[in-house]
Amino acid sequence: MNKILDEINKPSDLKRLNIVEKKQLAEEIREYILEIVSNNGGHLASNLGVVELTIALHSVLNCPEDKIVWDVGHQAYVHKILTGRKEEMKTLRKLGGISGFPKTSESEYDSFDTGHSSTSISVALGMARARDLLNKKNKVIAVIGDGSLTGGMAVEALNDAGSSKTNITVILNDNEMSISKNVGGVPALLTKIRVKKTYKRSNNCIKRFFNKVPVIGKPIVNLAHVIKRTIKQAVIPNMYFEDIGFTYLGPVDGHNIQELEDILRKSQNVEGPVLIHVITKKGKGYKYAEETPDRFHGVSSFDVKTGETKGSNKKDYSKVFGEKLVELAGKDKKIVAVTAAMTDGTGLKEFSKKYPDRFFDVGIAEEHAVGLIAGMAKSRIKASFCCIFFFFAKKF
Ligand SMILES: Cc1ncc(C[n+]2csc(CCOP(=O)(O)OP(=O)(O)O)c2C)c(N)n1
Repeated sequence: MNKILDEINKPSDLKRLNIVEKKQLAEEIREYILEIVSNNGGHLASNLGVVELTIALHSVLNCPEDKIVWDVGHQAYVHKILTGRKEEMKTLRKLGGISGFPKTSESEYDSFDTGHSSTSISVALGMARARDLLNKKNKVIAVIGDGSLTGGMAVEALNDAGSSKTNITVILNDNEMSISKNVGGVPALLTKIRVKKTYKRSNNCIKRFFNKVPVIGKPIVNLAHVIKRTIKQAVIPNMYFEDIGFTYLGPVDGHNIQELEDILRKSQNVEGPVLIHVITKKGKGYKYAEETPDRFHGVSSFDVKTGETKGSNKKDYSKVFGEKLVELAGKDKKIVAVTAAMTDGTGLKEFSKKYPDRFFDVGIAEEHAVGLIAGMAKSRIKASFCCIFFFFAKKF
């Protein structure tokens, strides 16, 4: 059978597909990514989670005139596949091969070089303001995960964008995961918003039921209305995004292409900043990645059938560091460890399990981590370890 993916070489090719074909395409892309990452290693779970979202974005937008800024950029494989780099994806993580992140020198469809988290809203806002100054009409969209939304820079950008009248769309890709489970107040807020959707649905069901009850039906509906208002005040959180100036749309099922396209089109008629809350499943479609998305966030090559990685079990610096810290912390209760959403990457997994009261994951918030540890160090916590994962900078 001919594959739909074989016929897709640029985003405009998507525009002649119907929804059934797009669903088929989504499955083919998942298989393709699984094949590449299981052979070469790479970021798996985040990419499997954005397949439908990326198809919908490229179906509705007109890239490269319209700009998509991918936060972190580790989830841009589907975007690369749909923008003419299908074959090159086979060279992922090979010497001289394709980048695993958006790269402006690689394609006109990559609007910005990313790698660090929480930068997309600032960059997109900059592009949107430049567009307005230049009297252009293109759309600008930042796609940011719920993990990256814990970063200070993202919150600073929301604050700026929300108070502006600038037309910009922020897509919040909410899968409840950073690399590990997302932490802090942001996930708590998002959970409350998701509850709102359940509440809305159950409210409609109750209404339909009571309306069918003869005679006493209507009065009960009125009573239900009063109860509803009371419950609403208790259940629905203060709409943070609306309060800071965004039009909030969603939450929407991030694996339903039709719903995604509808909401994206709707957002284009809204003036000012819009936030679309998209719910996705990290690792979607591959059993092992759905079950353990943290293990399949970034992986070395693995066996698709068993999910077992093929890499050696050699010790790296993080492992040696983590083991030593656990040993020292056993002898000294004033040793604490702080990480910015990189428990595994900085070798702190064992520490976090053994000494949970002396372990702090602050989210993707490195500046805050340093401030926090400084406060502890100033308050007689003798040995405070702030473990920050390092990225090598590259020349722009
Ligand atoms: C400043 C910074 N700190 C840490 C990282 C490492 N990192 C890469 S992806 C990621 C998690 C991102 O989570 P989220 O934004 O929710 O995206 P998801 O992978 O869940 O789609 C982290 C912590 C980074 N890229 N940049």
